[in-house]
Amino acid sequence: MEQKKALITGITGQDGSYLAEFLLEKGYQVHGIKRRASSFNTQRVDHIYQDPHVDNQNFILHYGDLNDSSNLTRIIQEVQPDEVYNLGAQSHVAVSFEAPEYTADVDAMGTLRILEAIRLLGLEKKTRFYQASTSELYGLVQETPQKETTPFYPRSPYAVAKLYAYWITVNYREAYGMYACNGILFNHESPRRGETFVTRKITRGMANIAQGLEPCLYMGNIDSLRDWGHAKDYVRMQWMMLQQEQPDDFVIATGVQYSVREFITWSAAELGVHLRFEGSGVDEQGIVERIDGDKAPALKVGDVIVRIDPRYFRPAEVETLLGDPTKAKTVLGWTPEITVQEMCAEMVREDLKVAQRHALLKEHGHDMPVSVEN
Ligand code: NDP
Ligand code: GDR
Repeated sequence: MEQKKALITGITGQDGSYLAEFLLEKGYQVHGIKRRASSFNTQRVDHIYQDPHVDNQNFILHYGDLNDSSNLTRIIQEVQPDEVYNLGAQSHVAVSFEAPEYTADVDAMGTLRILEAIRLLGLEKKTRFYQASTSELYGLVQETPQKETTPFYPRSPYAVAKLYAYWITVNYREAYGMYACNGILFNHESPRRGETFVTRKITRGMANIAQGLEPCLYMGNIDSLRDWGHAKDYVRMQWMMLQQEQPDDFVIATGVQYSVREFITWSAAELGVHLRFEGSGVDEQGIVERIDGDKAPALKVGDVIVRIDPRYFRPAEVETLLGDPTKAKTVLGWTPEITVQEMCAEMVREDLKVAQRHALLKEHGHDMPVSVEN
């Protein structure tokens, strides 16, 4: 059988890196689009990088950008992919309020550019297309739990752009008979999650605080409720969606919901720290109640390690999301394997290793800045 070729936009991101690993294991030739940057931006895929000077290369990166249709068309023409996974996006909801036009160009128009390239190149019967749709489409929720038939009500420039991308994918399927699918994915995380999304901000921040590298964590709306899964489980589902006889759209979620506050508490517990929250709204503080073990040497009982900073509140918030993955379970036989608590523990452990290395360097006079704007 001929080797299958996949093209992944957003290959340098969290999902792109897990999906590339997954497809390589399945025997695919994996092509990815990376953006030109002034510094290296391939850390998440460096471990699967293959030297272009050797034969039979199965992992190939192309420079490109979702805002450049000629570039996308050229890459698709060159690769002639069997499957395209459109994971590239300006994916941060809060940032989309600051860069709404750019977000629309990349997240909405970028999707159209790829679909049009596939069509204009005459590949609409060969190339299968996966669109990274999102639970943010439900925004101000109209029904709980949210399923494929729940009406959308986007609440950010990001979600509005993704709404266009969702419908243009459906439209190309209906208009041109393309095999095009939307995965409506609820939040999914991992140790590779971007540092400014809430879970990673918490696990990384907590590990740094425990090692004395940061004084406290500044958070936004910690009562926000999310349905969190593990990215590894979710990329498997992206591939499964493109292996069906007929294209369709699927909600991917765990069906369980927790608050940001709970995620903070689990992260602290993984570090042997017990937290109590005091105050309300902008006065809220997380105070250390008890410390067990030795993973948090820099902390003492009574320390304030979480504070609320209104700068992290959003102009319009998505307060609650809870998915119903019944269709994915019954039609595709998909079930998530990793629980959110296991995932949180894994993330804390990984971030703690890095924090411990930084603390050791600091102890020996090599101070390294650890904070990023988040
Ligand atoms: P990340 O933010 O980790 O990765 C986004 C990827 O898109 C990166 O590779 C990034 O490149 C790339 N990218 C950004 N802008 C452009 C551009 N203009 N042209 C080309 N590539 C670009 O996101 P995730 O991996 O978490 O998510 C993958 C997709 O799934 C995104 O579309 C996201 O919106 C969507 N999604 C994510 C969910 C989640 O919970 N993770 C849930 C539902 C949907 P660089 O590395 O250079 O920045
Ligand atoms: P989200 O993820 O907006 O759901 O989008 P994020 O982790 O950014 O926020 C989740 C919830 O936590 C609240 N929150 C904070 N968020 C951040 N980033 N930083 C904070 O300090 C903070 N404090 C509280 C937020 O207000 C929000 O309610 C993610 C992205 O991956 C999207 O690309 C994807 O489409 C959706 O998940 C599904």
